[in-house]
Amino acid sequence: MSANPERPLVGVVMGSRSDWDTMQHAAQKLESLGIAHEVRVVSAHRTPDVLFDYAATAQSRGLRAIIAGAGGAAHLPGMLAAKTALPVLGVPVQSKALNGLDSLLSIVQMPGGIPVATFAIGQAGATNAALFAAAMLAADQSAIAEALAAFRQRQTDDVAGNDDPRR
Ligand code: RP5
Repeated sequence: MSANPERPLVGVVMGSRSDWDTMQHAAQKLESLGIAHEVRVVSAHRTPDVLFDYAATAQSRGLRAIIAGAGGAAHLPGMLAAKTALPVLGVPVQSKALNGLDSLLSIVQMPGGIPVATFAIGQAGATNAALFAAAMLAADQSAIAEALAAFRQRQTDDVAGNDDPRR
């Protein structure tokens, strides 16, 4: 999926198809901001060679950031970060056994030297990872800066226009 399939700027990857329920919120947000992106299932433990190849070629293919979601022993974002100099934005998927606390700790507790920007567990994290990627791209892409500013203004207006919770 891509707003501009010719040259994706952001890669949205996840460890399993089962992560799509969460990660679709990152893709939808990128789409709504007009940010060209691609979506792939890349498993750190089931398809490690695909993971290495994806990370090794991401920058030369024109990607500017990778949003990576995984659950449980969630080593996908950290392994991607180990193989690319691109910013990696990690989204902890809410696991069944431990409600995503395992995913969060796996992603956030990177040893010093290989950073992964880590977001909230679940949908909020996926949405915010996309908004964060947009904020990074906005520095040199005026259309994205305008789309991001417009989204934030709509959000502000929505709250201001509905400030009585009884209505
Ligand atoms: C992780 O294991 C995936 O990111 C997913 O969140 C979790 C469970 O995967 P499935 O068993 O549903 O494929 O690798």
